[in-house]
Parts: sequence; structure tokens; C-alpha cells
Amino acid sequence: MGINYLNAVPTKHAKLVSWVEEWAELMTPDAVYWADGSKEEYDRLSQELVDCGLATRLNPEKRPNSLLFRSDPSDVARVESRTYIASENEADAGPLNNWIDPVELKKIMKAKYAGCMKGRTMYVIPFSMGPVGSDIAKIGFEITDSAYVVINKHIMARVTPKVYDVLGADGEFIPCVHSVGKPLAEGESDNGQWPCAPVEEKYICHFPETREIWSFGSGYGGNALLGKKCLALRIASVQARDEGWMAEHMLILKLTSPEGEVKHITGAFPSACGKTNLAMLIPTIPGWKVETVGDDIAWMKFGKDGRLYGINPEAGFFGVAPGTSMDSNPNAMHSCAKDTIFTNVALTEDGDVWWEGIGYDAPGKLIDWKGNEWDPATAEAPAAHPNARFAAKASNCPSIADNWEDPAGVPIDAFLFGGRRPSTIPLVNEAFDWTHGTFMGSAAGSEITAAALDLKAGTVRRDPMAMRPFIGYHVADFLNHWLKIGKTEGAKLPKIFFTNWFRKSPEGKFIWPGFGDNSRVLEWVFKRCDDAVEAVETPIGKLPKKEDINIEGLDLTDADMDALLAVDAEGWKKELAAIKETYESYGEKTPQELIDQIAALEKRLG
Ligand code: TSX
Ligand code: MN
Repeated sequence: MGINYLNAVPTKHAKLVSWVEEWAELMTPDAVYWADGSKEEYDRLSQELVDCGLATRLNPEKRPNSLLFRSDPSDVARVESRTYIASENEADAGPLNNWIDPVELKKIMKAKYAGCMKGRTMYVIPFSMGPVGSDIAKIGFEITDSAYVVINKHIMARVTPKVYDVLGADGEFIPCVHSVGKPLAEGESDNGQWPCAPVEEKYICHFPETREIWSFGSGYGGNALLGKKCLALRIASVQARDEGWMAEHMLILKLTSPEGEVKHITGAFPSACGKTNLAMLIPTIPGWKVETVGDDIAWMKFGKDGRLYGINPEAGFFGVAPGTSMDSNPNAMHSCAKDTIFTNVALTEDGDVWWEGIGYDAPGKLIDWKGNEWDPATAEAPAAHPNARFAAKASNCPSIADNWEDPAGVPIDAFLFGGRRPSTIPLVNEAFDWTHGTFMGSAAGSEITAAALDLKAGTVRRDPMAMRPFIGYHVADFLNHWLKIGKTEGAKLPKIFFTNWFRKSPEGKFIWPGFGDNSRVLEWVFKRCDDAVEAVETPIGKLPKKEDINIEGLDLTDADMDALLAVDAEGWKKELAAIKETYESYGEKTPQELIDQIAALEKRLG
């Protein structure tokens, strides 16, 4: 049977066309549609999603051109337990990934994909991760049966027929296959029911050798918008390893001093550290400016001058809504003031959105993320899901940097790592050198607070370079790649810093005010990049002199600063034991150079 194309095939790329045909034959959609990223397409698909009850159009007076979706309660986040790195050899996936033999997995998946798009349209989405035509950017194609995915990708990636020009007749692209795994019977429609498959039928598959992504059963975020975590981190990290560059889970910000000097800084932080807030920070110190290049992912390659140049491969922000407010992140609030897709936030009576931590009380009764009435006086559960999201265009962000789409990338001066660490780890600590910085990043992590993940409170969940769920290969090989990058001929490497905004007093209060006041730490980082201020060499790294962190106007005592910048030898000895254990869990490929860092630091501590 022939394929029912809704529009003309827009390319002469034979491999692309036959790839689409093969999947259409297996998945048997009612029709195939080549997406073009246009406003007309966005509006038309939005209306279809409203008409079938999946989307609610928000009040255009309050939230112009914006939609609200409520997902199935079983489909609210990435599912790491259903995420696979199907490398040919199990040893190449490493201890942090789920592995299945790729041949076996493809067999399982093809059985699931057979007929999975019955009653639906197959959309083919052309996209560029990074400015179209940039040497650092990559082209992907996503096949999906979800119109929600198509419109989200309009925001999050560069969906445009311009990629066909870059691709030509035989250019390279990364094929991404997605289905929500919910075929429709004759005459059936979604009718307000978020389509997905049960958790045990969800599969997020990566084939690192063949650079393929196959996803089934989930319509949510990183499981379904395959350009983001799957392509730009898991598959790109493999390509970066093979080609000598870096694909990292990092924000990129542009920092301008009162004198007009510019530094570009990246930052890798585990979840719940406020990475998006840092990317959009408004400094509290006079004359300093922070602008946003990206809030989640950085692709970095060496330029001819030996410096690392970074791009943000994305075009939007897929931010966690709860906790985002005019206090914590005004630039994010402005970014999602219009043209935004909200998922799993609460709906107000006047057709606007609300979530916990938005900065004001719920304005009366709401419809919660499950679609039920929610009364602030009697509510027992949150109105918005804790992982509720906004997908907002980077171009609507007031702090977006003028050079955020520079195809050459921005020259990176410093890397920050961080974590939520109530004790031991100082406010800021500069690495002695690249290897020491790699050691610091490899030991990043956050202390577990809730009884989550059945780990004891006080335990640090290690998240090397904040890449734990996103390395498309063996974590020890990833750390090796970092060390290798540091030995690149002629490289002018960024300085590396470890920050901790979350140090607590013995009374359990946060000592550092955080948020906009983190600009005071950025100022020190900036000056260190120019060697414009001296650091104190300590056993653990180079720390600021107390007087070199500008605390003017802050309610901080000398003792507070001593606590924030202390070298806690006893705490560090425990820390080192924990890092040693973590390295052991990574197995025999853990780089000796990093293991040596443990002994060296132990010795310096005395
Ligand atoms: O995002 C945060 N950042 C980075 C900002 C650029 N958060 C929120 C974390 C959850 C996503 C922070 N929370 C930060 C921070 O620097 N610091 C803290 C801890 C903290 C919380 C509240 C106060 C101070 C520190 N102060 C008052 O509540 C008044
Ligand atoms: Mn992220």
C-alpha cells in the first residue's frame, strides 16, 4: 500500500526519504506530514490539540498565544529505568546506564512499533540543534505521532526547511523515532486523554554506534523531544568523545563587568540547584550584567586559537515551573509570559496558570494538574505537578545575549561545577589545574534531603559533571575523555571552579543569600580569569580571600564568611572516602590520574 503524504516531499535526500518510508510502512500511520516549523503549522496543530481536548488555550489577555496540557499521571518525567544505551558491548555502556543488546532491543522495539501509529498522522520534523549551518550544530529528524511534540519542538529546536539546504542530497542527520505508543481504533480520538503507554512498555533507546534514537510510549519532555537529552547529550557525548569536543549538561552565560569587559562562563549543576536561575541571574552588584546564552546544554569545540567555543544547541527553555517566581527568576517569568506551552501546571478561573512557589497565593479555586477542582483552603496535594514545565522561546527572554546565536559559538573562559552541599564544600573553590578541576566535577553531587531513592538523608548522590543520566557511554571513559581534552595540543583551557550556594549553619539556615547575590561569586571568578585578584592556595584548591568577595549590603558577618570559605579537613576526609567508593563503583577503567587526586588531596590535608 502506498503512503498517504499530506504534503509534498521537501527533499531529494534519498536516504532521508527511504528512512521515512520504512518507518511509515512499519508504523502504518493514516498519513505522513512533513513539518516546516511555520507559524501557520504551529497555529493549526495547536487548534487541533485544543479541538481534541488535549490542550487548553489560556486567556490571551493574561497569557497570549499559550497552551496548557495535562499529561497522564503515569507520564510526568523522564524515566531513567526505561532508558537504554544499547552499545554493541555491554562494557561500553558502563555502570550508570541500562544496557540491552542492540539486536535484541531492535527486535523488541520493532514489535512495539508495528502498527503503533494506526489512526494517527506521522509527523516528520526537520531540526537543527544549534544555529543552522554552524560548524558546531547538528541536524536531526524526528518522526513522531504527537502533535504536542511537534509544537514543543517549534519552541525548543530550530525547526525549519533550511536544514534541507545544509543537508543537500547526502548530508548527515541523526534519525530520531518517536511514538506515544497508543494507536487509535477506527473513529476513535484522544478525546482529552493524554496518549501514552504504561510505564513498563516505555522505552527510550540509544544506539551509540549507529547514532540512532528510538523512543516509545511516552509523550513527556526528554522522553519525547528527542533533540534535547537523547540527541544533544547522550548521542552527542559519544560523538564528542570520538571527535575531540565536549557535549555537556551546562548553562552558558555572558558576564559583563562595569568596565564593559566580557567573559563567558558555563555551569554544570545537578537538578534542583537552580541552573536556569543562574543562567538568567540579575546581579545585585552595581554595573555588572549577566546575559543568557543557554540554560541547559553546551556543545564546545576548540577554535583555531586554541580556545573552546560553545553554542547552545537549543532554541528555548524547558524549565521547571514550581519555584519559579519574580523573586527567584524574573527573566524566566518574562520568558513564559507569552508564546508558551505549559504542561502539568494548574489553571486559574480566569484562564491563567499557577504553580507552587510562583510568588503569590492561588487566586481562588483552580483546576489542578490532574484536571480536578482544587481549593486552596482544603487542598492536600500540590496543584501543579512538582515537575510541571514551561516551554518558552529563548528569543522571548529579556536577558538573552546578543551573541547567543553566533554560529561560531562564544569563547568559554570558565567552567563552574556545583551541588547542594550543606557542609564541607566552600562557597567557591578554584581548581589548581584542569585535572584537579576534572576531579572536582567528577565528584559533584547533591545531598539527599527527602527519603527519596531509599538513600539515607545526608548521603550525597554523586552526579559527575551533572551528566549521570546523560552520558551515552561508560562513565569512566567519559572522565578519561575530560582528561584527554585537557591535553589537547595548543589548548587554552577554561579555568574550573566548584561553587556551593547551599552551605548551612549549625542551626540549619542557608548562610549564603544565593540568587542575584551569586553575582558576587561571578565577580571573583571573572577577576581570577584575568589574574586580577590573588587566591589563597589551600589543600583543597584556590579559595578567595575573605575581603575579595564583595559582600557590601549583605547581612553577613565575618564568621559567616569564615564558615563559607573554611577548609574543613575532617569533612574532606569523609568526602574523600566517599569519592573513593564512587570511583570504585565505576570499575577498572576509572582513570588513575583521578584516583591519584584523592591520595594527593589526602596528603595535602595532612
Ligand atoms: O536557584 C537557586 N540559586 C541559584 C540562583 C541563581 N536557588 C533555588 C534552588 C532551587 C531550584 C537557591 N536556593 C539558591 C541559589 O543560589 N540558594 C538557595 C538557598 C536559599 C534559599 C532562600 C534564601 C537564601 C538561600 N533566602 C530567603 O529565603 C530569604
Ligand atoms: Mn537539564
